[in-house]
Amino acid sequence: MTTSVRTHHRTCSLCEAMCGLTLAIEGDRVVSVRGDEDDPFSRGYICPKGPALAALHDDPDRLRQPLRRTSSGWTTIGWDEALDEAARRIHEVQRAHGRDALAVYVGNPAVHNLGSMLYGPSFLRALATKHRYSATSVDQLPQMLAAYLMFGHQLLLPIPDVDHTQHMVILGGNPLVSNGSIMSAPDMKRRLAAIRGRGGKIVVIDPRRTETAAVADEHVFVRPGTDALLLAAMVHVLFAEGLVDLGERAPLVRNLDALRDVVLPFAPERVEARTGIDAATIRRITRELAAAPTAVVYGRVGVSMHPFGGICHWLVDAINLLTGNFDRRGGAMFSRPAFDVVGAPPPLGLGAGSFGRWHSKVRGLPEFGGELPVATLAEDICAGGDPSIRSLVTLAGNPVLSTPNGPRLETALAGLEFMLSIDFYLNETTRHAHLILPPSGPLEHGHFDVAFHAIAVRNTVKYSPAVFPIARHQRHDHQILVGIERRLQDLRGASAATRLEIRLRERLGPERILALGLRAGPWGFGGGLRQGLRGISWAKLVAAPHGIDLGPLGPCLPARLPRRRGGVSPHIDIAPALLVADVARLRAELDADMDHPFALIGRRQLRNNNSWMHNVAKLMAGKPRCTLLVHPEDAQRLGVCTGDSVRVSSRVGTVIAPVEIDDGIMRGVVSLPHGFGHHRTGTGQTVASAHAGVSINDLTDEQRIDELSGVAVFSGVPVDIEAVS
Ligand SMILES: Nc1nc2c(c(=O)[nH]1)N[C@H]1C(S)=C(S)[C@@H](COP(=O)(O)OP(=O)(O)OC[C@H]3O[C@@H](n4cnc5c(=O)[nH]c(N)nc54)[C@H](O)[C@@H]3O)O[C@H]1N2
Ligand SMILES: Nc1nc2c(c(=O)[nH]1)N[C@H]1C(S)=C(S)[C@@H](COP(=O)(O)OP(=O)(O)OC[C@H]3O[C@@H](n4cnc5c(=O)[nH]c(N)nc54)[C@H](O)[C@@H]3O)O[C@H]1N2
Ligand code: SF4
Ligand SMILES: [Mo]
Repeated sequence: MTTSVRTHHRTCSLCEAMCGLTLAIEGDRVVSVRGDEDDPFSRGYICPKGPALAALHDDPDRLRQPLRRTSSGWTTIGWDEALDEAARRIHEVQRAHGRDALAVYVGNPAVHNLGSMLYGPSFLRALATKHRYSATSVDQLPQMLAAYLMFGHQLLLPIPDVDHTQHMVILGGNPLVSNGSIMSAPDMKRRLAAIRGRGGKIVVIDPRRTETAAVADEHVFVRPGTDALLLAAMVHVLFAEGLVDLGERAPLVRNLDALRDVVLPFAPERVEARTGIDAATIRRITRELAAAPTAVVYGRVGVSMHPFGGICHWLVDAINLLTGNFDRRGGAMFSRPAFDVVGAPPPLGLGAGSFGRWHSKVRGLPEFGGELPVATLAEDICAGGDPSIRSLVTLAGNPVLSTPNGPRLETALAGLEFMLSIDFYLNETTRHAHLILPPSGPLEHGHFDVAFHAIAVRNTVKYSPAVFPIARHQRHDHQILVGIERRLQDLRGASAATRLEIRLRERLGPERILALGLRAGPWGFGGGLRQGLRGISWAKLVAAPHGIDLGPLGPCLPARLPRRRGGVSPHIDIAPALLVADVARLRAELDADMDHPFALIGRRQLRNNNSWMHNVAKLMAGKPRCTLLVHPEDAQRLGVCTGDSVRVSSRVGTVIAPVEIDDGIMRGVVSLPHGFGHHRTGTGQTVASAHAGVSINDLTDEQRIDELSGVAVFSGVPVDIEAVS
């Protein structure tokens, strides 16, 4: 008997690129995964992680049923019992000690999951704790803060129009490996080659000559953590040399004089020593940018998890404005997504944002968008106080490996009264939980990129149905979230209206909510009656398994800017007071002492996905990748060769890692990838444990933050290095 082969088209949910996959399925097995040539966005491109979804699906280590920790180890329990217990434990701690006695951490994959995107916000609102944390504060927080302060909405993130620009400056991003971030763009190699093909230019500014730098026209080494000085000098040059031209967006821009005044001390000659970039190069780069017919500056994690992350992202946006490249073809533009997280009201969207409504209890770091910086989680747990954090919920996160000073956080986790993890792996973080609730895997639920369509370089829309149904003993993320929410509100004796609303949402499911959002969005009735009648509907989406192309990004200001508080009309603040005030800190940097031993930076690798996907044997095959890159001259000074072990020590810890000599890394800078460190005991990831590596976050320092935004600083952690004899 032969079983027939079915074909499924699906968007890969692992990174932001949203590649279309074509899967061949035989029975309950994936027999092949290829790039979908008919996907209008990715046109057949995939990276090696896409096909690994098949192995992830089959992974025997992937959890499928709830686990409860007992004195004799983990035991499997039923879902009703597990959800009851989760809600009861949350309720008990909050009733006895107040809502803030519970903390919650949400990790990156939650943003790639339709169910948790649509059901997470109400779950978090129900928990109602001020101790909310997420991967945002080890990622794009400063970028969102700049958007909030400049444009009035935390999610109004300008996207580089790579497909039309003639000149691109990339700082702190390596899209050839990361596949683009806050710039969803499958096949960046082709897109960057096209810029050069049409006579344009690409400049990469990075402490490492990256894979992206290798395909650029010019690479400029910058000392880690000094980009804000460079960007301030570029703004200085634009004003000093009369190169400012706001173009058509001029009437929307406020506070131009304040920006000109605040960068006066940052002449290129003043910043060359600190940045390591000579003044003539800074002037030339700036002039070329201003002279290009269209241009865009793009900054990502290397200038975000940075001591001046807020200032960096502000000045990136400011330069795009000052050179007339904002909201303009070939410049920095806003998307017009079919499901519009910016336009949507709170149950569906996230709201415009907020800053500093409360502060963390030890260092007094500010809330942003309802969250505190995760660099304070361990100290917030350990500080005690009233109320002290006694319980923690983690959703799709592995903060032990992904947040600064992981070991300190582990110590804090071990002291919790109750910890619940919603995750399908027993890993470095979830091993501390008392209860693990595993959701369905990526191929087992419908997929729609609520977040990434909104930050893509082209407007497209695509829905992928589940490839496999879940077994009776499995649950989806949204079912877990709303299941706990319902039980919690029942225990609290919530109003009949609240309980009815939850039951309705529980019954609707993510697809129906998505369908409503599409009808309300800018390609539905939100775009007017005529648009609504012929626009994107659920039926059209389902009938287009490869996705629907909605065309290139287009100018959309001022319509897309929100009204400001107090009825102030929509505008762009090019010099927000909070950011201007932070420049005092940057001025002190001009003459800061430079004698630290080595500066440690991270690096992404094509076959890693943060700390997970390390349990897929195919992705881990080959030479060990968790190596410390060292410049040849530094290696000579240290007396080490490739393959030798070195001891790397920071204020917070020490790791021993093998050296890889590489002339692409700047002198005085060393680099370790993040996401490794799988040697910890009590985890359930066989393959990952066999390729343990060391965790860079055993070295990163939770005390090093951007003092404005509270984001953790990974760009340039001071370390000492010595050979291990
Ligand atoms: N030093 C250093 N540290 C870094 C970075 C760096 O560059 N350098 N990068 C930072 C960045 S940008 C980020 S985004 C963070 C990531 O930080 P985290 O989000 O905390 O960590 P991940 O490694 O992505 O862990 C994801 C977890 O989600 C689980 N998971 C996967 N899919 C699902 C799902 O659909 N549902 C549920 N419930 N769980 C799921 C996985 O099993 C895994 O345990 O790390 C940050 N940490
Ligand atoms: N293969 C793979 N793809 C991924 C991920 C993954 O783990 N693996 N993670 C995903 C996630 S969660 C995210 S947020 C994105 C991130 O996407 P990217 O922002 O493109 O991430 P990186 O590749 O880490 O690039 C950061 C760059 O900043 C440089 N850098 C470090 N410090 C400094 C500095 O002080 N100044 C400057 N100018 N540069 C500096 C580093 O050398 C590196 O080249 O990638 C996503 N895609
Ligand atoms: S680039 Fe990203 S979306 Fe595309 S196949 Fe790789 S992991 Fe998946
Ligand atoms: Mo990230």
